[in-house]
Amino acid sequence: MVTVVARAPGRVNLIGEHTDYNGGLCLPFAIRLATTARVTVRPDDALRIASREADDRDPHWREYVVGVVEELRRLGWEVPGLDIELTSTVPLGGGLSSSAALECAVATAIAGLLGVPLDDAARRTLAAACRRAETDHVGAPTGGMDQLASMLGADGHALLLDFADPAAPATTPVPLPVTEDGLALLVTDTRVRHALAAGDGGYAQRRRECDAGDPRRLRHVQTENDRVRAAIAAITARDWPGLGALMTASHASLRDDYEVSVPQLDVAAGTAIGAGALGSRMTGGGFGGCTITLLRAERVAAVRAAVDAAYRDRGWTAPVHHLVEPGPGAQVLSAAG
Ligand code: GAF
Repeated sequence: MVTVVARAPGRVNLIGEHTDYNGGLCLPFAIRLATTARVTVRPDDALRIASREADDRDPHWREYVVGVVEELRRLGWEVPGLDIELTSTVPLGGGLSSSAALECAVATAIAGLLGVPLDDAARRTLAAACRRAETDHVGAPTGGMDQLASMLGADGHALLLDFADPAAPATTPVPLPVTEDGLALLVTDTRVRHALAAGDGGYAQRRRECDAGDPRRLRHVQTENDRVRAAIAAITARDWPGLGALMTASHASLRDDYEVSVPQLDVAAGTAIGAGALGSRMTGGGFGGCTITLLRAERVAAVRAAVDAAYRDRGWTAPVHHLVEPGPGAQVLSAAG
């Protein structure tokens, strides 16, 4: 039996939130936390899907996989019956795009199985198919950033995405030499779980408000696009305090104009800055999930301790911290049989 193993990373968005489905700019990077898919051809045409981590928190997780297979078949790919085994280090529903990592790992393994070379064009095709699996099969009306970050991520680089043409987003790798300059990027998982699927409300509602021209929502989108442009200039100049200030301003806009933050995100970001971080913001769709904080490496322990204490004082579940750095996009790890 032919078996292919592939991995696809989660992502964190440095800046540019709720802009992808509004024709705007965002700047995510692939992280080193990833989902691994082991795919084995079956003698019949069934799909058998097993996951070591998945539980009932996201009842849709199997639909993501079935959606990917159906979208690839719709492209004319002859996907046979498969046993699919999944393992993941991306926290489920935690704002680091566990769903995109799942979709992209399965799609990449199937590409490996069918001998499709993973060039840039194939990666874009897979990202688009994975996004359709999410929007059309699961009913989560997401904007495409997450799948592109997972498929096109590059070691040491963020990825500038421009959705001016949503059918063919422009992608530009941007070197992100934060560790070289003695800085760190800290993701803090609030443990407040979000879900983007239909019925869970807020994300789809924001999309409708933007489509209807709500001025405050659109003010966020416009100022956020300006902040992404300014962030590129700050990164190019290695102006890290400047980048931090833009991240903090992004959080304020998401909290006040876009209204997708929650107290746990506000406290994590505000406490990090109070403890000496250069900047901090919620990352991802909001309503829970994670913050991303830019800070000097020597401040990591103090910032973590301050956020932990702030949560303890409020009686909240302890947050989980991850130091992150930009890693590679999806890869085939092995093929046998
Ligand atoms: C989620 C979505 F999946 C993305 O497409 C994007 O809209 C993000 O929220 C907000 O920037 O991660």
